[in-house]
Amino acid sequence: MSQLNSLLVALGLSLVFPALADGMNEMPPMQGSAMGNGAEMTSKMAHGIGTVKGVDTKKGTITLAHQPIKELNWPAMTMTFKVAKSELLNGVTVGQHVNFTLQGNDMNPVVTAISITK
Ligand SMILES: [Cu+2]
Repeated sequence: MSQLNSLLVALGLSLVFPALADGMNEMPPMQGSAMGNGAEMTSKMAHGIGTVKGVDTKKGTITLAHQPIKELNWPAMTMTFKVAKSELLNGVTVGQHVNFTLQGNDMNPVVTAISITK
């Protein structure tokens, strides 16, 4: 009987924890519908890794020296992006290493998520 109980507990945990992990991603609601759909032309999503070179909270921009982004066929470069919301820049400072998410058209994407890795 105790084996069955611990099995039920394990099942319960595996159901609860993915939900918690999802909540921590803070994905904007629009991204769910745009994912995995080749027909989506105007709202492409891409992921990058880079170093913060500048932050402008007044303009709502971040300058990133990013690694190549294969989803966009971009080489490594340093460039300035608009952020979707200025709150994304909270706690972000020059020199930090970040993972970031881009959304929008190829030429003018907006940063929709930033996570500091170092
Ligand atoms: Cu770039």
